[in-house]
Amino acid sequence: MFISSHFDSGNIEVISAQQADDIRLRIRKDNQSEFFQWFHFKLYSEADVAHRMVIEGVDKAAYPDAWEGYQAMASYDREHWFRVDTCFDGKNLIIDHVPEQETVFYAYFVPYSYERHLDLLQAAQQSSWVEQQVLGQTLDGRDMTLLQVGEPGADKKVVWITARQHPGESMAEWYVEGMLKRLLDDDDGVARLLLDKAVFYIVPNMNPDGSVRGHLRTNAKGVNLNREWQSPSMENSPEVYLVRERMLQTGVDMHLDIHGDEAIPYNFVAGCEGNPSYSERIEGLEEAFKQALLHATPEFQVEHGYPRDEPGQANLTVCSANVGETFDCLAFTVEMPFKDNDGVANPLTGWSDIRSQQFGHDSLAAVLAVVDKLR
Ligand code: GEM
Ligand code: ZN
Repeated sequence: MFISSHFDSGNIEVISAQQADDIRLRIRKDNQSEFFQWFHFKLYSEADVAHRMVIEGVDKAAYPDAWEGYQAMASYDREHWFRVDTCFDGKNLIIDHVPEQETVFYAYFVPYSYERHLDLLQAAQQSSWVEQQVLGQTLDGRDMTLLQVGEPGADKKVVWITARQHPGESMAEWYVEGMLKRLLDDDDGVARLLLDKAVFYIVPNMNPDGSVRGHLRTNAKGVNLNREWQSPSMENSPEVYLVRERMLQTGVDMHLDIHGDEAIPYNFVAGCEGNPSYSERIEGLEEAFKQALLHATPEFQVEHGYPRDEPGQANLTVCSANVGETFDCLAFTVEMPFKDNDGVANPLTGWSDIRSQQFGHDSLAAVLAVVDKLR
């Protein structure tokens, strides 16, 4: 029996793996950072034998209160993922599983590999609506790639979608995959209308280095990109610097920044109510978008989420607050759960890659509901 994690987004350290019912593990911190929570590893062992994997010290993870009610994800074929019995004893995360096959992958959420990211870009490029734009390189030398979807024009609104600033929040890139699939579907009326009215700038992965490194929250040098938007730099946060420079070139009429939330078992959005320039116009647009998204899918709700920011108290280093303020536009942080969406629970899968894709698909209906009112 042994455990490995030296692969794309792999993250685990083996303390001991001598007995199937007492495997001891710990999660590696993000490089040059104290953050950890994402895990992803492969178990090689006997099928039909009870295994207990104890991930030690998770009470010191980035979000310790997120382990309550969390169920780890597993897969035999790396395509179909399911939840396995998991409990948190206040210090350790205990995964109990009787594998049906001799090797199994386990992860904090369904991984979205860099290879799949590259496939997404090339698949999108097969559409005549799409132009790939490489904005520059990350600290590990990977491309920062933007997909321009639709034709820019004086009469077109400008809609930006950024995803996975926090690399462990892989549901964000699944969301973009579902959104793109619909946006490029010539038989979809919502998509056709949207591309008549707007041009989309989509960054499917804002943090490719952190994704491959198996990080939870930071880039290659331990920087949390979602605190870099007030003063990004090529030295510390080239990912943000390059995207924000491109935003300044295109302008922004609407922006969604896609994330995952470790603790709250719901889909929700966080707006710009704390921005200094927050206005009745933006408030009205936020309300219209939320009502349209409530109508588009029962997977969205507005009762649960982050506490509203007090007037003028927004943290303008945060992406959606900074973009909303800089461009006086509708801007949301969109959050999906690592656990389940308790409003529409599915105990077998919890929240999943498929539901993230569907949520991205459905979100376009809400974009259409507000696109004519953005300016
Ligand atoms: C959050 S977004 C920051 C909190 N935003 C508001 N409006 N309260 C972060 O970066 O901490 C997003 C995330 O981590 O998923
Ligand atoms: Zn996040």
